Amino acid sequence: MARSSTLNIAVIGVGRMGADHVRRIQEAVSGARVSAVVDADAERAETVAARAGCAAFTDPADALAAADVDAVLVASSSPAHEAALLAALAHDLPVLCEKPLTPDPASALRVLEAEQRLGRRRIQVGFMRRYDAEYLRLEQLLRTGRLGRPLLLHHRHRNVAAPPGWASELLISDSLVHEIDVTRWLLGQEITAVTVLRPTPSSHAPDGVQDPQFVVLETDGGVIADVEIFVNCGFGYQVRAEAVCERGTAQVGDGHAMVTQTDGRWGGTIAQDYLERFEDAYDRELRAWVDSVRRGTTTGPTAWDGCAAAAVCAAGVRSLTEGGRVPVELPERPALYG
Ligand code: ISE
Repeated sequence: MARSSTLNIAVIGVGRMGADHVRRIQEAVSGARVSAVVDADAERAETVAARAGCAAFTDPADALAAADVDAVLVASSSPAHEAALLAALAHDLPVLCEKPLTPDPASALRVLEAEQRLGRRRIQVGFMRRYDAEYLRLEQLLRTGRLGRPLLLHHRHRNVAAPPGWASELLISDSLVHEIDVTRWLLGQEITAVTVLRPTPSSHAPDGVQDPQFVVLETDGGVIADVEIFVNCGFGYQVRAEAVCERGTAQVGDGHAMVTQTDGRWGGTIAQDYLERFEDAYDRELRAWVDSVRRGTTTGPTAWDGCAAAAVCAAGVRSLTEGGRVPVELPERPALYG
C-alpha cells in the first residue's frame, strides 16, 4: 500500500490485550486506524467498536471480507489463532499475531506451510520483549561481542496473579514462551532440550497448579538458560534477564526507573502487570509493524520463530507432565525464513 494512505486494521479479539491494542492504534500510532473489531462476545465487540468509531463483527471471516481492511491484528485466545491466521493469509493480508503463534506445533506448522504457499512473509508474531528498550540494549551488546561468548542466561518471570482457571501447562505455553523466544533471539541459537523442575507449589497458587516452575533450556550453541516462572508471586510484575559471558555479565529488567530515599528508607515501585511494565515495548512493536506494512514489507519475529517456540513449549509441557529432560523436535527451517 502507498506510504501516504492510512492503514486500516481489523483487530480480532478485543479482550484485555486486544482492547489495549485498539486504544494504542488510536492514540499512539500514526498512519493507522482501527476499521473493524471482532469478538465472539457481540456485546464486547460493540462496546469497543463504539469507542473506536468502527464496525463490529463476531465472525473474523466477515471482517476480513470488508473492503476497508488492509491488515489484521490477532489478539484472540491462542486456540483461535490458527483459523484467524489462515483466513488473513487467504486474503493475503499482513498480520500481527499475539504470542503464542498457535498453542501446539502441528497447528503452527500448518500456518507456516500456508505462509510458504503464499511465497512471502505476511506474519509478524507478537514477541514484544524484542521491542523493549532494555532487552534491545542487551541484544545489541551481546552482538558486539564485547562481553565475549555467552555461557549462561538467567531469566526471572513473575506475575502478580494468574487469571482464574490458569493451568500448569499455560505457565509454559503462555508465559515461558517469551523467555523461549528471548533466548533464541539473544543468542541466535536454537533450543535443543527442556527440563522443567517442580518445586513445592506456592500456597497462593490455585489447587493443583504447579507454580512456580524452574526451567532449564539447552541450546545448540552449548548455552544453558534457566528460567524461574512464577505467575502467582503476589507482589509485582517482574521480568529480568542476565547474560553471563566469558568477559562479564549484563542484566536487564530491574525496573529501577526511580529510587526514592526518605525517612531512613530507600525504595521504588514495582509494576503490577505487563501492560504497565511493557507499555513502551508494545508501542514500539505496533509502530514498527504499521511502518513496515505501509512500506509493503514484513519485519520482526517470524512465523518460523513462532513455530520454533511452539516446538520448545511442547517439549516443556512433556517435561512438566512426565518429568526429566525432553529433547526438542524442531522441524527444518524453511528457506523463506532465511
Ligand atoms: C501474558 O499473556 C503475557 O504476555 C505476559 O508478558 C506474561 O508475563 C504473562 O504471563 C502472560 O500471561
